[in-house]
Amino acid sequence: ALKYIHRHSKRRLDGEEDVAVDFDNAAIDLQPALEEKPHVSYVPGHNLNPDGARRFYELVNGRRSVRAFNASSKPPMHVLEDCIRAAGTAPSGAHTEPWTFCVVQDLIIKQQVREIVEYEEHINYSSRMHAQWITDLRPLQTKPVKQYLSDAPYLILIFKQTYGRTADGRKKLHYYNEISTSIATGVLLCALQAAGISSLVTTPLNCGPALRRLLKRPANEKLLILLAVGYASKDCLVPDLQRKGLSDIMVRY
Ligand code: IYR
Repeated sequence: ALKYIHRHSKRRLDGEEDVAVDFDNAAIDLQPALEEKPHVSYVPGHNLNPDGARRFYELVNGRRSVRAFNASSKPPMHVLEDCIRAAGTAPSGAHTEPWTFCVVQDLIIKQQVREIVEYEEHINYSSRMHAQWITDLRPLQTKPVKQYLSDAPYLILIFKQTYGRTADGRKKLHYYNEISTSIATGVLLCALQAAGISSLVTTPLNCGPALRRLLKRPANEKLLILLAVGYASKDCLVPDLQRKGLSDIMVRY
């Protein structure tokens, strides 16, 4: 069968290898990812909340990455569900919604996640990460031992779905699945902050396959981000970070 090679450029935007999609080009039965329906009218409701941006800025400016969680106080699951509903409103390539949010509260599974991550992190810190990387992390006081992975009442393992399936079992291309899932994660972080819930973003180097197997996720799902989620412990310390000012991050033309 002819292979349709999905190759737009030498380096794909999602940093993955070029993939040969198993479509027979001659017999391909082209169907859009979305149902073709008439468009509906949309009223964005601008100016409904003129100070919304300032309030949103103040909300997210209060967010800090937290590595010390209160292990005995758990945000309600329905609040987490609303945060994930919010994440699921993110825009995605061809509206494929290529994400899976795995919420772990079971202590045994959290401990298994911690074991997998700590095993790899010991190797990461001792040999995979170069000296400059280790030096750059020193102000954050991170280390391979990660108490927060078992203390945090929830871990959210966020998988990008590298492809999907249609109702009749055909392979569905998930365009820009990494970017889409990253945007959804950003929305999730903001929603958690709005709910007064702290979080830590981690990208566990080399842990993806083992964590995917632990949670029995299918082969099309690749771990993108692991979040520790919960209330910050009372004695939680964070680095004394400053943010770049507007003129450092915004350029006007
Ligand atoms: N993943 C490791 C190391 C780490 C890397 C970066 I870049 C950070 O901003 C923070 C930590 C860890 O979680 O310790």
